[in-house]
Amino acid sequence: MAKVTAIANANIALVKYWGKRDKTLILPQNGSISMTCDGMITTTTVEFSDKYKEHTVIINDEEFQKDEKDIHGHLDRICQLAGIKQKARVVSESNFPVAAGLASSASGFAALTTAAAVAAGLKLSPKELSILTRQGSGSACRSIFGGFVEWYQGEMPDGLDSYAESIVDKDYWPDFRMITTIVQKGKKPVTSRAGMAQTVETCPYYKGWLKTITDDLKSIREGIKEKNFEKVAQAAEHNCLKMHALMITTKPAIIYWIPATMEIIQSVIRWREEGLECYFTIDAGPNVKVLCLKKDEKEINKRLQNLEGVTETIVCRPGDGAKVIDKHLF
Ligand code: 2P0
Repeated sequence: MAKVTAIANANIALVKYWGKRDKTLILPQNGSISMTCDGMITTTTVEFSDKYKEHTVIINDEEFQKDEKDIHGHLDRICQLAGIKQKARVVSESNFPVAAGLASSASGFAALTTAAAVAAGLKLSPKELSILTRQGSGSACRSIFGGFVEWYQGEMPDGLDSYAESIVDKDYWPDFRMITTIVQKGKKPVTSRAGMAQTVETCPYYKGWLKTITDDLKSIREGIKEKNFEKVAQAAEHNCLKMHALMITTKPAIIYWIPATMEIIQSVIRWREEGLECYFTIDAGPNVKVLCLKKDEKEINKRLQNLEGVTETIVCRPGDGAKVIDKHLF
């Protein structure tokens, strides 16, 4: 069987996914919208062979130890779907810090599923690939597509209506920028999977959050189509703050922010008051992503790099969806 390699970009949500209604199939409590970020890439090579006695997964030169993200289980799911008995060797590399709220699991599972599905001989439509990817990690189903992407909540118990789709492709709004600031590279204190389960169970405001999602999705979907930066960025910032309000009021509290996170938030608000168009969004970690347009990118990036707590910035435009490439990692 052939060796197959795929690349996938990370994605950053503008309307966040935080909570499951089905933990086995990974079905979300709410729909979400993201931008696929060019330049935050995971490359993954997969080979199924009789010579392998079990699945082996190497991520950034280290053998993956089984954790809540069940990569081995995901490979078994793909084998079962393809009707093959071989085991896989998987080698994966990301060009940005993993497990620090930088959506490494999204690009990771998107690249893995794309490569493994082809290597296993499956012929899937993009929608089917998105559904399969979702069962590995929810947010990853959005990284199958490029540009701005919506993941539908769906209603069916089997999850066949919960998949992602492009709203517009990466060339529709090439001036949109997402600047990721890195303030801490270490692993986060609470994983997204454990954190969101705790929130659904214990946060008194969870139902209130869900009631606001339809409006947020509408504003951002429309704002993207209209290329209305303020409409998109304002709604995204507010949605992110609502999600962090849920996290903070979960029992026990999930607080991802560190002082440098606050330094960036307050700087962005101050620069905005001075007339520079910028907004922020934050995921399950301390690193802040700053939303702006091409015309302000250089100035904002310079200012971010001058902040004490910022060690690195990564400037992203809307990027491509997952795809198969010819260059293998082994
Ligand atoms: C998102 N996050 O929409 C949100 C915002 C983090 C904060 O999706 O359990 O790694 O594998 O489905 O997708 C992170 O959660 O969780 C996430 P699983 P996932 O991007």
